[in-house]
Amino acid sequence: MVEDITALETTALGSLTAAEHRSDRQALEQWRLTYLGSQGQIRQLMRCIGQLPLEERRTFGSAVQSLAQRLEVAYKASEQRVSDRLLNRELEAERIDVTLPGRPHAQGLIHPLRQTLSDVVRAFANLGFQAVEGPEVEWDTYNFELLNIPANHPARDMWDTLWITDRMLLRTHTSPMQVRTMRMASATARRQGNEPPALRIVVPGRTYRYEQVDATHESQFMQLEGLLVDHQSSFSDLKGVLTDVARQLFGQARKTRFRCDYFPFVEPGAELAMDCFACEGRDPHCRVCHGSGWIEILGCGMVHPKVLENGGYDPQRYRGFAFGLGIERITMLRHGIDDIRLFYLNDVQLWRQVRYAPGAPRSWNREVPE
Ligand code: FA5
Repeated sequence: MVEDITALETTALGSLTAAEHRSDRQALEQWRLTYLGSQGQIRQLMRCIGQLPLEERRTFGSAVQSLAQRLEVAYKASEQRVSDRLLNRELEAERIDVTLPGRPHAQGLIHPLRQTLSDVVRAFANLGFQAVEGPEVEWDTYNFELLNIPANHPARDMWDTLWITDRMLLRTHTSPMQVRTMRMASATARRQGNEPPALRIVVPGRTYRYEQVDATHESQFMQLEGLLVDHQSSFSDLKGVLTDVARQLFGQARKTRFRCDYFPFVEPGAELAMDCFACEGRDPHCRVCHGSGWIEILGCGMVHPKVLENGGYDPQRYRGFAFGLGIERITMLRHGIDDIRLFYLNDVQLWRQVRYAPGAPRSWNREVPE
């Protein structure tokens, strides 16, 4: 029986070495089950002890016991060596070169509309205009009535309005802030026993119209209102301010054109247009200027006496001018974009092209994220 034990040990250690040599985890497990498992060979030897004569049992039992211990120790050592070897192989294959430079993070850029808005606000700030904001949901009173557009007046048809209730609407332009600002300034001055102050403001913000969307019209777009009120402003001051800002934004090369226009809240009124960047007046079918060679960017004029009065300013003693320009239209001109709808598509490819266009701020010369 003791010879059987020695033979078993030799076979077991031989096959353990072979499994270890192949770094074969499955074979190692199989080996463990064969020799040390609950149905394994050591257990079978132990079960034989009861059948031996009494005097042999003790010797045989302790021989089996110590064989079990030796096999256990040998198995653990082999298992450890195989694990170490496999781990080393993995580390070897995954070697990381910590000296490689990292990949730069792609940075975004400010949306061209936002960029134009801040450039326009800055251009007016250079002339002393202060930026204020107003509500996008507006009362009929401020959007129309106090701007000299009474209920049922045909001039209301100039603005296709999105109504919220019969008296509340999404503002169709930023002009309501003319009266709001004048009222606030004149009321504060009156409370303090002073004259209403001179004003010089611009009002950037979103506006909404129930509009047929095409290459130059959106139903939601941005405007920038301007208002100057003092004792002696004139139409030539208005032209001077707008021409100066147009030159700050577009340089000397672009042409501007003032033409008479009608807005109920100014008298006289005008529109300012810039020459068409897409066809420069050469294409009678141009989808940007429709063959006219000009793109209207703003409406303007001298503040109507009734509007001054509604704002708490005496029209006998105060004069003012106002203007309202479209931020999308100006951005189209700056970057040669021929469809207003592109601004709201969120197409990164478009901004890659716009990035290096003439007029693009230097801060845009960065990576746009993939
Ligand atoms: C107005 O909204 C007047 N409140 C402007 C004004 C202010 C006149 C102060 C006099 C004094 P108008 O509807 O023309 O005017 O719009 C002004 C500008 O907004 C246009 O010149 C154009 O650049 C832009 N705009 C108008 N409608 C749209 C539209 N649907 N999509 C994009 N831009 C538009």
